[in-house]
Amino acid sequence: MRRKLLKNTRASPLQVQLGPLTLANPLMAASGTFGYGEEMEGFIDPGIYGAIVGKSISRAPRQGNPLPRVAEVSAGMLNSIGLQNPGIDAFIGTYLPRMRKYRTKLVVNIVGDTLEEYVEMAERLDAERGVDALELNISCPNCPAGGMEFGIHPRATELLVSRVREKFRGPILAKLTPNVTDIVPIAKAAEAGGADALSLVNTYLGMAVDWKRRRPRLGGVTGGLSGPAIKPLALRSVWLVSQASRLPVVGIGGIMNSTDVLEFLVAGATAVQLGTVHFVKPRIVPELLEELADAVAEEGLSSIRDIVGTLEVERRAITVRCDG
Ligand code: RRO
Repeated sequence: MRRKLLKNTRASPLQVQLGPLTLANPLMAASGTFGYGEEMEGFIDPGIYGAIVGKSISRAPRQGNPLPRVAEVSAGMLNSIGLQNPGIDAFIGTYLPRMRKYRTKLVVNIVGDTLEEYVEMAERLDAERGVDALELNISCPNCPAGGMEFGIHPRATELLVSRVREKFRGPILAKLTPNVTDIVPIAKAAEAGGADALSLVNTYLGMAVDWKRRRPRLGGVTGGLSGPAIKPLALRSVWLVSQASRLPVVGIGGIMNSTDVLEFLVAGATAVQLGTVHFVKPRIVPELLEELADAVAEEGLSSIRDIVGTLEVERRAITVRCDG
């Protein structure tokens, strides 16, 4: 009984607010690393996450890129999945009804070849029960058209977000690419377009070669780098953007343990997404929740929200601009 009471009183200190979206805890499953939940059910109850983000959905089904689609590299992995997904009709008809049973928030990640495709999918998803938020993938590193093409231009980002905003009434997260010289103007453009939160960051463009065979290690030749290798890079983006934008930021990039989560929160993230770690430790979330609750208690705080954006920086020490 006492244990149960303790657990219950621990649930609410982890609650966070992503704009209009309330999450029971700050741990989200990142798009592309959790399927649509079903493959993970054998490992973990998807309901334990604050939210789950499904694999990107496009208007038409996609077969994805030639094999191999993943390559392990130092401190991370490269992927070139190429947006394999069943398409919006099958998602709405088959996958979404199954996902509705999960006792968590469902975020649907969409990607289009054109602005019109994003708008059309947003309108259709607006009519569906159980879609708690949209995540606009304007950062796909492996799509021949659309995706990252939008997210590298501030004006295209603002236009796309604003057009989707007209059709989707729920919260909109814009998932940004780090493959730009300066992510801050893109973040501000997404904010100006009406996004409610920013997911930072998608994968970094990279490549691996098998020198003996003189061949690339990915069928798609180049791919997106994720895992611990990118954590310091992602952390910097989260910090820069959280200084420059009023929107809540979702930190993504190489999170492997609760210390990593707390580092992202201190740097300015309100929530985080777990991605590559799922391939190593698919059952990691319960231990992370326990450790996060312990950290809040040990810091003498009543909520994990009190940790967000608490990084102390000597302004004099800043050697790069951080105000966008
Ligand atoms: O499917 C992919 O290859 C892919 C996508 Br849509 C994405 O957004 N990020 C990524 O690393 N891979």
